[in-house]
Amino acid sequence: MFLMKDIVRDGDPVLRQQAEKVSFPLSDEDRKLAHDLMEYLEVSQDPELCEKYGLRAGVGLAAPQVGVSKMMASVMVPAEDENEEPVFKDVIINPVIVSNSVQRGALTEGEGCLSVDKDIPGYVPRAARITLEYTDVDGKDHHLRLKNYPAIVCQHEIDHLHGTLFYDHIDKENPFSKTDDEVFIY
Ligand code: NB4
Ligand code: NI
Repeated sequence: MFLMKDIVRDGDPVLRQQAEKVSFPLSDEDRKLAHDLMEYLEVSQDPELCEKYGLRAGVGLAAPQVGVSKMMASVMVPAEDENEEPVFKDVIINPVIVSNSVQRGALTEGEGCLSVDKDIPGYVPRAARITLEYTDVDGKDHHLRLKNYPAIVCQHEIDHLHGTLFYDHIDKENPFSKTDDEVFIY
C-alpha cells in the first residue's frame, strides 16, 4: 500500500518526464501498480483510514507520483451523496484526450497536488468537457465524454503523464483572472 513517504515530491525529475506507454496484456507488475494506485484513493477517501495512515485525501493519483514513469493513473470521483456509486472510478491506462470543449472551466477552490507540498493559489483553467479514450486493466478500450469535476480530475492526472503540474497553468501575473468563457466547477 502506498503511503505519503512513497509519493514523489516536486523537484524530482520523474514528475517532469513524458511517461512511457503501457503494453497489454498487463505484466503482473503493472497490474499491481494499477491496484495500488486505486487502493490509495479508496483508503484516502475513508476519513478513518486516511487519518490512521496519515494520508492526504485524493481523487486521483498518477504513476509518476509514485516514481513510475508509465501512462497510468487512478481516478475516483465520489458522488455528492456518499451512499451513491462514484461518478467516475477507474484506472486509466494510455489515456488520450481526443477532444476538448471550447468552454473553459476551473475549480473554484483552485487545485492541490499530492506531489506539491505548498499551497499555490490561483485558478487552473482547463477544458470544461473532454472526450477521453483509455484502456482499463482488463485491456478493454473506453471512449467517453466527461464534464465538469471528473473532466478536471482526468486532465490533472493526464498532465502528470506528460510532465505538467497544475501550477504551470496558473497565470503568474494575475492568478485569479478569469476569461468570459470560463465557468466555475465545484
Ligand atoms: C488531484 C486533484 C486536484 C485537482 C479536488 C479535490 C483533492 C487530489 C489531487 C483536480 C484533481 C491528487 C493527483 C481532494 C478532494 C473531494 C472528495 C471525498 C472524500 C476526501 C475527498 C476530498 F482530496 N482534490 N485532493 N487532491 N493528485 N477534492 N476531495 N472527497 O486529489 O495530485 O495527481 O474524501
Ligand atoms: Ni497531482
